[in-house]
Amino acid sequence: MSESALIVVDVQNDFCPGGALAVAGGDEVVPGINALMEDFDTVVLTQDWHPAGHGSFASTHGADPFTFIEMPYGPQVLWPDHCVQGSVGAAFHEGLRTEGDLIIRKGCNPAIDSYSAFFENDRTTPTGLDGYLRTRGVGNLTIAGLATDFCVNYSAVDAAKLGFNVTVRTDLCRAIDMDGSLAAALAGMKAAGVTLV
Ligand code: VGL
Ligand code: ZN
Repeated sequence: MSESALIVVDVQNDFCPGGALAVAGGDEVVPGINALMEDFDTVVLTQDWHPAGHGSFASTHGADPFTFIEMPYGPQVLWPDHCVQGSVGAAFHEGLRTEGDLIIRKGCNPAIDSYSAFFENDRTTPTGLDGYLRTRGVGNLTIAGLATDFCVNYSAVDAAKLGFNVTVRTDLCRAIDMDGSLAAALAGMKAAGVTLV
């Protein structure tokens, strides 16, 4: 019998209303996620955690936010500066319970963005979360948080590819939804075998 874990993705101030990369209704997921934590022995929180001048920031390239550039690993959306290490914006939402077992910080390499909790955006550099979960006998994952179409999507698809049984609580996620990215993400997660609830 394999164990179950909850992965809470990027419930940070910058992704909540008033934040630098605010997701509409981002703060609405907090009470439901707090309650859901009660059902899991293992809770992992992820935290987007960029150095100032990160390669995914539009300002680093003198470009407009929400445009694209070509990185060595493929096209990359350029974002407003967000979740800078140690800033208030990078802190978890103040209402979020943070007693969880592990916090994975991602996006620390200035040259590579990292949406997924498992791999950086080059899709090969691991965060170590796969090994953490496997060595604890975890086979079932439930994922909730921000944003549905980026970090939740990448984490869920990578987890399914790694062989985990994955459920995404879409009711406890909110999306950025840029140019149809939410519909594409939902279709991609389904195609990867992720259960959407
Ligand atoms: C995210 C864009 C940039 C996310 C993180 O948490 O979905 N999106 N960095
Ligand atoms: Zn980021």
